[in-house]
Amino acid sequence: METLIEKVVARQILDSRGIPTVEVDVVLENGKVGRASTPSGLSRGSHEAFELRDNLADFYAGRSVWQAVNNVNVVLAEKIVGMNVFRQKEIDDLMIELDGTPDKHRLGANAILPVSLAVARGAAESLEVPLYRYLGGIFATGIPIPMVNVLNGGAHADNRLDIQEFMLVPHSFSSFADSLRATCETFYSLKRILHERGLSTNVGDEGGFAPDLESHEEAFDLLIQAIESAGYLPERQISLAIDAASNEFFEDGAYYFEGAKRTAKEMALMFEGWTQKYPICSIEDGMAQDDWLGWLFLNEILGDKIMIVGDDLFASNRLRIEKGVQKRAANAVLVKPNQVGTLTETFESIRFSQNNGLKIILSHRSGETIDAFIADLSVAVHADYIKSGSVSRTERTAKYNQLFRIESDMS
Ligand code: 2PG
Ligand code: MG
Repeated sequence: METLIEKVVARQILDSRGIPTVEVDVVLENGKVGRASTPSGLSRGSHEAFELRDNLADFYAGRSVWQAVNNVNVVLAEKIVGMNVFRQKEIDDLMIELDGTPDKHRLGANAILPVSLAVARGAAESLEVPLYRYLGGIFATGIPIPMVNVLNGGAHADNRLDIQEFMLVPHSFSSFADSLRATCETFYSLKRILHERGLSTNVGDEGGFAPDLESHEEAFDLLIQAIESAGYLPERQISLAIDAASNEFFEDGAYYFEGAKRTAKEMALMFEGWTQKYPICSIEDGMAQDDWLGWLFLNEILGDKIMIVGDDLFASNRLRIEKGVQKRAANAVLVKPNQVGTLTETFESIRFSQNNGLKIILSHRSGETIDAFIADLSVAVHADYIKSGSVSRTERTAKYNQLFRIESDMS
């Protein structure tokens, strides 16, 4: 099977926060085009692949990505044009080699990733099969359960909530469409309840509401109320999940949470208390990215009951996941392709995690585009869950909408 790449063209576009990012078109000899773009995180861990920004103070507040665009159009295009689009691993390996640094510092992961994804999409286009089929083959038949972020805090909102994300997890429905319907109805009730209480219904970066609440427990209470008033059963039908993104409030070995300085153990016991009071099925980044002892303790007390999810801890990096398995730090991995920089490495991290019994959550970033690649990828790799923000804002619903399409394509 051979279809040659004729052109690779990158350009600067805007993400959902109005920040520049890179979009790439991979044009094939048969006229088909694969297009992909890079998302961008705000609560970023330091183990992620490097995001190259121009740092020119007078342009886009230093955030333009013209250098990354240029790296695609000049450095990468020169080598990739003429290659066979079906040789994904060869192309990814070549880009890794051309970059030559462990974290893609020279060319930028934001240059390499959209090429990698656009190559895969081009290949699928060329075969005229859906992307999830191309990536996952005939046994890609399940849709992951969505984890829908309906209340935003932390770095994603302008309120006092230290926890970054409060998610609804509709785990008991027989189809993706039904899961999302229940989530949307709960989202509408939540809006009504917030409004009735005189709280803001403006949304944060990921489309969830961002009210200024007194405490985190108030957030859980609101969610339970919203689930019930939408006619669903908390725990039986819809559970809760959080992303603490605790790097954001970790400093000099301590967690500064709800106005108090706390140890890892105190944090873990607080989480345990919450899980006894509320139907919480998953805690992401409950500990900071290098607080291995904190992770071990948390996983020890809660790991057999709920998901303990590593995001900044693992940065989707296979070596970090390997260390996490050895240290028994977590039982689930949040996978974000741009944390590692190529599709091949993303697959390797997922495969390794699955072989070691870790659950997989495919994830968006807080700065997104309408590219729904992760939706197809989540089906292809049999991910357990997908996290793509709220059921509002088109860059978030783009992923859920793609899953609606995939589900109807399968039936
Ligand atoms: C996270 C992500 C996505 P960001 O922490 O899981 O929700 O946020 O992209 O800002 O790192
Ligand atoms: Mg996270």
